[in-house]
Amino acid sequence: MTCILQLGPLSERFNRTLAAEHEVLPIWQADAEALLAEHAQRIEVVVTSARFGCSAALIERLPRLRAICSFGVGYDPIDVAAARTRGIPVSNTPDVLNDCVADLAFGLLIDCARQMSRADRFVRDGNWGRAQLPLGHRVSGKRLGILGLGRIGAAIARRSSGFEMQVRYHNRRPLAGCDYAYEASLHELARWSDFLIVACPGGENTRNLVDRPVMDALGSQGVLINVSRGSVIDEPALVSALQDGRLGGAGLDVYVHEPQVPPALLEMPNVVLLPHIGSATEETRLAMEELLFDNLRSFLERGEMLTAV
Ligand code: 8YV
Repeated sequence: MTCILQLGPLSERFNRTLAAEHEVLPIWQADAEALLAEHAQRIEVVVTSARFGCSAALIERLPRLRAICSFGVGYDPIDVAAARTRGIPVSNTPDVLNDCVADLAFGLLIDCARQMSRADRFVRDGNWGRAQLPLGHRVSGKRLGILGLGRIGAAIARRSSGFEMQVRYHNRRPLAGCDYAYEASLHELARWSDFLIVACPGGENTRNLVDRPVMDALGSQGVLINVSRGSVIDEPALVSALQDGRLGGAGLDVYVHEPQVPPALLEMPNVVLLPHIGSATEETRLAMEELLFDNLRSFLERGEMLTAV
């Protein structure tokens, strides 16, 4: 039995299966300090998620740590550099969530343009027949900018073809053999776009990439969608762009300090707010759990991660 430190709860099913196969130390159920004082020397694997992360300080405290297995594609809160210096591989769960995150990004886009959440509130509040809902905006045929044409960004781009949208993207470098037009400047991409979807990884390299000038370039008719990480957007600048009407609307699944949402956004009818549910479907969460287990088993049996970061 491998001694595993689990940094936060995943599904009941996951927690049960992990505990049936290994000796699991659930740190959130214990006094963390006391648990580490007693067991740090024995822990061989850390199981975590994009939500719970894994710090350099924790890695340092675990002398026998051999692997970190994470639930989720993003690994920005895991100190991968600290793990690398010790030769500790880190696995994530890429690809299996591409479709669901892309579906949600498109759902947010349509909701923002056609005001579906707002219209739903309008009906529930008994306003139909009494008040007038303002007109929304057409989705089909519009210009879609994608920040981060990776695996999720590409799935978003594919969905847009049914809406006959034009697509351009911004990455650090153009992708070889890619049919979509590359825009070297994010600012120019925003200026061109009706909708700008953020789908790049989080972390230091992309922090506040979408800043005030980018939002101003997207403009008073433009809509910003974020299914990546809150950190990619300068959040206070987003709030003031929306307050001033310099940005047309926003659809957000992620925030800088989750689960906190900037209070000003709660009052805005042109903003759709979701509680970080990009991958939150039965099918995808099951696939993510299975991929974590596959990584763990492959590492323990053959010393190889299947999807190492
Ligand atoms: C999950 C995510 O909600 O994959 C990611 O990077 O942010 C989401 O899929 C997260 O991993 C759950 O902790």
